[in-house]
Amino acid sequence: MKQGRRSLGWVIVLGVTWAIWGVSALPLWSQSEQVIEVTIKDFKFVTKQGPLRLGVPTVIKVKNDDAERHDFGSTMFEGIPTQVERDGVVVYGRGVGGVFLDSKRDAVLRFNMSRPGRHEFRCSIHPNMKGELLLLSVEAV
Ligand SMILES: [Cu+2]
Repeated sequence: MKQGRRSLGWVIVLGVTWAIWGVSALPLWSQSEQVIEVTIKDFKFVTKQGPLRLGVPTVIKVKNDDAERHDFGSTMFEGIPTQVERDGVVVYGRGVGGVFLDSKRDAVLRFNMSRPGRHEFRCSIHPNMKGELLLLSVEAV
């Protein structure tokens, strides 16, 4: 009997923690996000992006249009809290290296752009597959 009560307590604690987290995280992701679309096709990264700003919630949508498995990896996520959404599962992490994408799969990466400069991304399976994003150090309005 005692054990049952204890586990119920844990469920409640977890529920409250998630609720607080959800509320505090909301403003971060509901602000205007900047979207980068990356399509992998014919062993190439095809990038579609507008001007990127620093300190703005950023969404990278990666889609693998090839029949091969690919990887979207970058050092731009190093030390930055990143949310990865893939196959309906959302994972949060710091120091996410990238995502593996099977044929015709996609993934969404969310993070806050904080470092200016050129950010390379690559496929670790095919070392000659490379792409880059240019981040200007323009202050967010
Ligand atoms: Cu590849």
